[in-house]
Amino acid sequence: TTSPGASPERLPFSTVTLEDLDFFRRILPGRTITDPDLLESCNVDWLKSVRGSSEVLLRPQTTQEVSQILSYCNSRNLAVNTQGGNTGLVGGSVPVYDEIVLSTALMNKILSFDSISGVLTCQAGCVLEHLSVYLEQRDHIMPLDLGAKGSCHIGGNVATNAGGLRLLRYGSLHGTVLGVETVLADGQVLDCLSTLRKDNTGYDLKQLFIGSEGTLGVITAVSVLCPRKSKSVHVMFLGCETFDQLLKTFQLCRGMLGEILSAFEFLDSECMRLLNTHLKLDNPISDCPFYMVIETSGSDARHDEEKLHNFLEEAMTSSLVSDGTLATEESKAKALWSMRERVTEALRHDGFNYKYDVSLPVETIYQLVTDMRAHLGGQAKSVVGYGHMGDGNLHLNITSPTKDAKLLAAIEPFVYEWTSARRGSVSAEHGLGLKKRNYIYYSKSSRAVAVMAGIKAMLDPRGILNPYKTLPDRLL
Ligand code: FAD
Ligand code: 2HG
Ligand code: ZN
Repeated sequence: TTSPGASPERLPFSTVTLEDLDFFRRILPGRTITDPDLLESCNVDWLKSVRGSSEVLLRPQTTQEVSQILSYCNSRNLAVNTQGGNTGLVGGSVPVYDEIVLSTALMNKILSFDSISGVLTCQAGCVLEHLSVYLEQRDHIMPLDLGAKGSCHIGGNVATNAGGLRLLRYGSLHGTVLGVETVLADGQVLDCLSTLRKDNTGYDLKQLFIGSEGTLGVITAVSVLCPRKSKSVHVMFLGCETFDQLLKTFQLCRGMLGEILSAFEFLDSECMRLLNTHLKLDNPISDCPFYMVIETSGSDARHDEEKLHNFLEEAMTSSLVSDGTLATEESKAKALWSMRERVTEALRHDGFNYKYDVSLPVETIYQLVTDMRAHLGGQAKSVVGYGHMGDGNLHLNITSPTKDAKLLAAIEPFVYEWTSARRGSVSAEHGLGLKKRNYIYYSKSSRAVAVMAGIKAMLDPRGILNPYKTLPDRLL
């Protein structure tokens, strides 16, 4: 038997011929890339842990071009790997073998913005941060934000159903994405690019593509409901002694900050050590076992400040919080946010990364870190816990100086069994991609997986779209 993390066998797709290249060059002149130096970066993922060997990178600009590409690839039985900003963390964004890479990088046009409804419609390759800047100039914000904002594409965000730092306030993309335009495997354009808040005419097909990781279609455009920019934003960086205090502070926040609470994130002291060591970021407060980044967003600074003042007084007098700092000025707020946003980057400097992204009942999330440390007993270089506390989403990360099979065997399946025993999800927000495809059964029944496989077979009968990803190698 092969291990669940092992590479799958190459499926019998065609290989790209000179005639194929001629066709691509005709429809995408100057945008059919075969130069190995240029292909290098799209064959390797952000973590540098997965490497494909694609020899062709296609850079379409329009939905019509994507349609032509897929129609051709489907008829020729050529496999295709859609790629956005290549910031995915589960090996889904790069080819496994010689799949053609279809990049959305040149599909970066904003199509419309309606300032009355707040609906933004844009092509899939728009970089999240560019959209944020565009909207801020129009008094709005994107309903999602993540550490990878400078590189990730909105199409990639939708394809992974990315969560991020604002989900607590604005909910998931299943709620904020109002429309999706997709090109199906055979090249047909499925136009579900609605901008309506409400539309119950039949099945909500766009939902299928949100979180489908490029396995059901290529997302070419999306419309997103964007909130108004808050007039008053405050960021606090607080420290506490125990996870129980962290939980209590979260409850206090929910009670006392209520509708203005817009983020509640946490990191442990091991994350802080990595930020200090690898990124030279200094702790803005005194050393504590746990830290939290709490953001409030409201429309009236005086009202928010009064609430914050009362909250801080209560948190300090009841000894929940041992130290803290508050930022209203944008540059200081950004600096405090980077203590949370840049943990992933700090980890990448620490060695080989083993990443786990689980959701659990919030009161149990840190127990996994503690149990893992005890279970590994010093075999790992670092074992750190951080994440989206408000969403019950823990990022457990473990590092070793180099890839270590013995350590991996100690971590898995322990981590998955631990999570499954508590009915948690083994992938809260990063998806399954290549790396986690075979762990799906820890969180989904065999019946549910069989239905997924049926949907895949209906929409992509030849299986050309992002093969080896998301669905397991074998159905149970
Ligand atoms: P890629 O990495 O290029 O692709 C990801 C997947 O989507 C692949 O399976 C790909 O085939 C598919 N895909 C991409 N574009 C399309 C398209 N147009 N149509 C169909 N399929 C497509 N994730 C979170 O959920 N929350 C976070 O807070 C978060 N923070 C991060 C911080 C850092 C520093 C990094 C490196 C990553 C983080 N991620 C986070 C992970 C990641 O999922 C997101 O960065 C992002 O959503 C991926 O977008 P992308 O454009 O880079 O997609
Ligand atoms: C975050 O919340 C991201 O920072 C990345 O989802 C988490 O690297 C990770 O484990
Ligand atoms: Zn996250």
